[in-house]
Amino acid sequence: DTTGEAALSAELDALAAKAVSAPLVTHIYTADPSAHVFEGRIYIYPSHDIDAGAPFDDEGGHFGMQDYHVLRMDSPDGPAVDCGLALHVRDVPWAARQMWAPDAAYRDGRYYFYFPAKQADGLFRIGVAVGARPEGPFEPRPEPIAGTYSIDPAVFDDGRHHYIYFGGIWGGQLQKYRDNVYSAAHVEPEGDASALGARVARLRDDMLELDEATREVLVLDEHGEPLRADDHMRRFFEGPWVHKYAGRYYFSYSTGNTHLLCYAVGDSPYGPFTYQGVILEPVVGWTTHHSIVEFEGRWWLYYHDALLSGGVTHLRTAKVTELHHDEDGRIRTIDPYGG
Ligand code: FUB
Repeated sequence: DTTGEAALSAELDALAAKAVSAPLVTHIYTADPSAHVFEGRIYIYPSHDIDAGAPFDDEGGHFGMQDYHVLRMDSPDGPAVDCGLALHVRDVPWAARQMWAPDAAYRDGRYYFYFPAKQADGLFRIGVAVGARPEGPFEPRPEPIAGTYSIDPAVFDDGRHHYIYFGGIWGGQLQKYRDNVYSAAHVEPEGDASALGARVARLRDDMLELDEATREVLVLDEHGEPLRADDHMRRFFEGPWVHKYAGRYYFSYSTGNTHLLCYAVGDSPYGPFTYQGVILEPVVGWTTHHSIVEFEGRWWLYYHDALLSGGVTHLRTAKVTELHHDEDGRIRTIDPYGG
């Protein structure tokens, strides 16, 4: 009704007035921004949100993205440039629809773009495409990466090796896998059972395949026990990311249905990681998804919200704000509308 719509609009206006950051670009909707420094500039690999006309469902069918654009910034304080089309679903032989959150990595003169998409059978897999430039275009491999499934790839460069993290529950299908084997009968664990973890594997030196079977990423509570499945304020849901700070590995992720970005810290890229706290309080829109990058000695959180579209959950806008590690390495919690 119009009274409800007017109240929502006033509420969104009030949040917009207090938003700590502005959209990176406004001519297209962008989400799930994975940021990296390549060639001295910041390249952002986001989802390219569109209204594909698919009905809303619990599987995220309304997130009907079809292609990717890469953004570039000379500095996190400056403007972002849309570098144009980097990859389209019609050019990926194995993919049918839903080009969700991607990431990219560099090795030996080439750039590797990792992306999830649904096959014709409705299962998410993760693919890789290769390019000569950070902004693409990227040439997809004919098959998805063997041993991958679910969504949200994130690649961490530890200097000697690259590690790929992936996974997301509910629409992201991670709950259907145990020990890397799919069963339609599997569901998200409940109660005192251990929460499901993201997956991690070292990439082969050619960056095109996994070098080992994936392992489950364990997040522990303050007593050293795995987070419980019903701990929805802290358990992994989707959007894994890893950065290294002061010699330690920071594993960060979205809690999905409780709409938080939080983090855990460990001493190996494989974990285990011990839960530490919240990075970003809920944004406008159902999803929250981020990356963390260092640029010229300062740290930045790339994230998204749905303010620009008036709260339409699948029409999101990538943003950036500074992130601070305190002296003890803890990340200061950010209120996205605390400005
Ligand atoms: O953008 C589609 C999906 O929404 C992503 O893959 C999830 O992380 C969530 O942000």
